[in-house]
Formats: sequence, structure tokens, C-alpha cells
Amino acid sequence: METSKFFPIVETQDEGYQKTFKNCAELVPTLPRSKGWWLDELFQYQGFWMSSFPIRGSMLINDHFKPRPTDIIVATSPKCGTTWLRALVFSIINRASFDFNDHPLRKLNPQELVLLFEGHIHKDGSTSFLDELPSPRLLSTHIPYSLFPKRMTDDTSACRFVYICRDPKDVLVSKWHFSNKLRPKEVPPLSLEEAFDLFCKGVSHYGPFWDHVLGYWKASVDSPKKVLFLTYEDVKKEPVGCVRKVAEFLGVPFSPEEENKKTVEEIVKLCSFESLSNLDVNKSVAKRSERPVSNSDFFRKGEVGDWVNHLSPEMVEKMNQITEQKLQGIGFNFH
Ligand code: PAP
Repeated sequence: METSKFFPIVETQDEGYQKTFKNCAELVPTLPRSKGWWLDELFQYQGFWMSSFPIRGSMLINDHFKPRPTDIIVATSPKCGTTWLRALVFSIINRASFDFNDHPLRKLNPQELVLLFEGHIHKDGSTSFLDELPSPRLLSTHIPYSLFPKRMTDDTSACRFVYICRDPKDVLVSKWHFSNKLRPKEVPPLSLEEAFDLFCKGVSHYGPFWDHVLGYWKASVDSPKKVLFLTYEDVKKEPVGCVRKVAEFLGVPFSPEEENKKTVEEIVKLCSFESLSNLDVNKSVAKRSERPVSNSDFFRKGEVGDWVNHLSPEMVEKMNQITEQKLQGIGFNFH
């Protein structure tokens, strides 16, 4: 049984899982640490700043997860559009099963419909919950590409990743607003300056942001059949084209009949910010003990370029410099 002060206790009889929990409980206290964005602590694990919970999730995935060729993993750095991408991919792969007027997205938040990999692998102290999900399994993750086991990243037939990233200036602004919603009332809000410093130093959940992007970008170049790389800005500009691209990548292109029926446009409309954010389920401000955020917290403005309303010219210059330097020569940038 695990007794680390960093984790809730997990009861498991299985020796393999016990070993992973023990290794993790011993490792986390030895890692470099920093204050987080709300009241959490971040630990530097294999080059990335993460809270203790996803570190354990990542270790469990490495030690125990059995990938299937049909697995689809929606991957993002936080605040890059996970909610949107989860909704889009779910709608694409399940389009034959549901009527758009009576669609699961009308009743469930995308975060409930497409579960967070590193969060749900802990359920019941083993991977059994994920093992029992029917194929194709659709999961979402913030885990950096390099932290997945080789059996998932090397083998082109093991699973596929759809990644979305976003201009880091908008990510910072989105994350700053979100973090202040998560901070307990008795704690003063995180200032934008403080958030900016942490973000630029790479100290943000699953950060450095740029290293996260780089990992998936390189994988998409090396293995284009395994990793599809999208940007929030491109999906905003060309949603129909991007939805077609995702469907083709996943091996389920739209048929001429579906094109005639405007299925792609229906998906784009259903998953748009305007549509999802106006559904009762997503207006809900109720919080649950296991998730200290409400469904409405995942919908703020949903725009490209909101950073102009928040960042000073100096902040913009510094952030652009870091981005230029980190992504130099790779063949991709945020423009
Ligand atoms: P997560 O990392 O906590 O899962 P994620 O969904 O990636 O959150 O990011 C939330 C951002 O996506 C918010 O951006 P903003 O703060 O700049 O507004 C949110 O508004 C935006 N978002 C959520 N749903 C959609 C959507 N359907 N279309 C476009 N943007 C969306």
C-alpha cells in the first residue's frame, strides 16, 4: 500500500502496480521542485515540470499500459485547445453512431467524454479501467511525447496521436485566467507578471511549453502516419479543412455521400466555441471533489490573439524572442 504524502493512498494487491507506486513515491520527493500556479507544487521530471499526479500517471503508462493499434490519443500542452480537439475527434470517429441533434456532446462536457489518460490510469489502482474500454479507445493527454514508452512511440502501428498547439502568448493568458479560477479564495490572485515569469522559465504544467511543442513537432515530421500536428490558429481559420485532415489521418475519410450531407460542416458547427459554450452542460459552474474546476471554466473567449488585451510590449517581445530561439530552424513557427 502506498503512503506517500504526495498522493492519495491507493489500495492494490498486484505486486507490479505496488512496485510502480513505491518507485514513484520514493522518486517524487527527490525531484527539483517549484511552487505551482495555484496551491500545487511542480516537480521537474525527465525535463518537464509536472505535478505529482501526472508523474505517477506517466510511470503507470510506462510500466503497465497495453496500447492497441486503434488507440487515438488527443495530445496538447494545457490551454492549447484540448476541449475543442476532444470534441472534434470524438465527433469525427463516432459520426455514424449519433444524430447531431441528440449528440453526447450536448449532454457531456468534452473533458468527461474523452478522458484524461494520465488521470484515469490511476482509477482503482491499476490500468484495468482503460484495459476494459472498447476499441477504438479515444484518450486525451498533456504528457510530453518523450515521456511515453517506446512501445507506443516507436512502433508505428501501436497508436496514433493528434496534437494541437497554440501561440504561447494566448496560452499564457488562458492559463493565467484559469489558474486564478483554481486558486482558493483565501489566496491572493496570481499576478500576470508572476505567471509570465514562471511560463518563460518553463515552469508551467507539463512545461517548458516550447519543449512540449518540439517533441510532438519532431515526431510528426519523423512519423507523419503516427502523429498529426495542428495549430489552434489553423483550426480557427480553416475548420472544415482541418476536420477533413484529421479524418483522413485517422483512416476514416468523409465519403462523397457525407460530403453531400455536409457532415463536416455539422461537426464544425457542433464543436464550435459558440455552440459548445452555450450548452447548459457547459454553462455549469458546479465543481466536484475529484475535479476542482467546473465545466464552464474550460470556455472563456475562444479567440486567437486575446494576448493583445493583456501583455505589455516588453512581454510580447520577450515571449516572441524565446519562441524564435526555441523553434529556430525546425520549419514551424507561430505566425
Ligand atoms: P485544458 O488544457 O485545461 O484542457 P483547453 O481546452 O486546452 O484546456 O484550453 C481552454 C481554451 O480553449 C480556452 O481558451 P481561452 O482562455 O483563450 O478562451 C477556451 O476558451 C478554449 N476553447 C474551449 N472550447 C473551445 C472551442 N470549442 N473552440 C475554440 N476554443 C475553445
